[in-house]
Amino acid sequence: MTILGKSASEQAIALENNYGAHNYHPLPVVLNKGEGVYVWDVEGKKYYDFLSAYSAVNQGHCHSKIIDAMTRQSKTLTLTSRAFYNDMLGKFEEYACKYFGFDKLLPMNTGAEAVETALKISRRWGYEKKRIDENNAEIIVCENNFHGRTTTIISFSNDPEARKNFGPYTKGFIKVEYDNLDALEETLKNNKNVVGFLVEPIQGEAGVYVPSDGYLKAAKALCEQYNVLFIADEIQTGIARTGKLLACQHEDVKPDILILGKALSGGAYPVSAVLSNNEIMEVITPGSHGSTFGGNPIAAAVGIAALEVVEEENLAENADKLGNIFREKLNDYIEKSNIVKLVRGKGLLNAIVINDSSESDTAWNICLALRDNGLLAKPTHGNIIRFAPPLVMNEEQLEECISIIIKTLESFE
Ligand code: IF1
Repeated sequence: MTILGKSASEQAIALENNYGAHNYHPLPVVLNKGEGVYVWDVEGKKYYDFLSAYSAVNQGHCHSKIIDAMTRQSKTLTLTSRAFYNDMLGKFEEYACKYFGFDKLLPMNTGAEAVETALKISRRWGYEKKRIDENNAEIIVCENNFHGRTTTIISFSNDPEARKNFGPYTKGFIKVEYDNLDALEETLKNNKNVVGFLVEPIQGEAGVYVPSDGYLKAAKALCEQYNVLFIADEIQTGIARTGKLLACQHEDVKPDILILGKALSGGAYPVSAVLSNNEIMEVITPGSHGSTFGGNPIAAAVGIAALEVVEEENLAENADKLGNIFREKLNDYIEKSNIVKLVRGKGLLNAIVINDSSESDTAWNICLALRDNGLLAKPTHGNIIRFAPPLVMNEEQLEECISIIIKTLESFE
């Protein structure tokens, strides 16, 4: 249906351009329905979703179990604030603590809030347990990190777009090269006030950088040696995305602090959490941290359902199996390709690097062509395209997606 010669998509885009802040540059497609691995646009065209809302929809769009839990709870009790108890939060905390193997959980809403919470816990642990001088705590972070968009988090980002003109910046962070153990050890040796090492087990936004085998395990050992908290940001890599429940599990690493978000709710509702053990979490005392919506009954009901789905549908095993098929088939193609340099990733968190400059718009144009061919993906930086479908995808659907991707890439050769 068109108004003034504009399609429904064009109308929706114009509306957003006119009334919405321009903090994104979305691919020009307007979606109005999602189910499993599929999404539909307002003209009724069907697509495979190969982004999964940046790994928030691991369980597939509108999973019935999660939606039923959310609907049921939202008709019963939506929000009490933490001024009072509610009958759902304790159940979620117990379920998630046992699910991931920790003593305590602090519930928040967005990933960035959970990262901020982990930073505050680490600093207070440093002052009260490690006896660092007040206001001198340092936290080591990695070059090219992405941990969210708050002022403190962008203070330790090196992405100019994410931090330009947002100063003054929060102090107390030291950057080291990702996947470089010597740099990490040197920094730990020369900085006695370090309280934590915040790391993505795979750097998602940076372009799906998988560290060398053994990096996480060795980094954790260094943290133990220097009495520093190993803080794993598994907001994007967690919840079965990389073929294990947590990406740290590929190296049998148990973080001191685990940060979760995104697919902790299956993409149905903002749910994030910080998990740790008593001797760390006990630095958080009444009135020292909180949030209006953190730990609300809907989030609790949705969180339990979302985690049940991961287990009941064996999503980690499926992600591992399909991820191997995906990289194998893409590598076969890459052997004879001039425009794709490589494919990398773990489980169903993958990316291809286009053989063009990071300033070129080739990756963007490939994503536009993928859209026309019925598959939605988006470049991360410049010449890197991330591929992250819902983990409920079956082998037949994956094969169809691989042929769409290869057919599209061939049209650019
Ligand atoms: C955007 C990126 C992905 C995350 C990790 C914390 C957060 C994220 C490892 C913060 C969020 C989202 C944010 C969204 C795009 C997307 C993203 F491109 F920004 F970097 F996935 F790679 N830690 N990532 O990936 O969680 O506060 O957003 O709930 O800001 O553009 P949030």
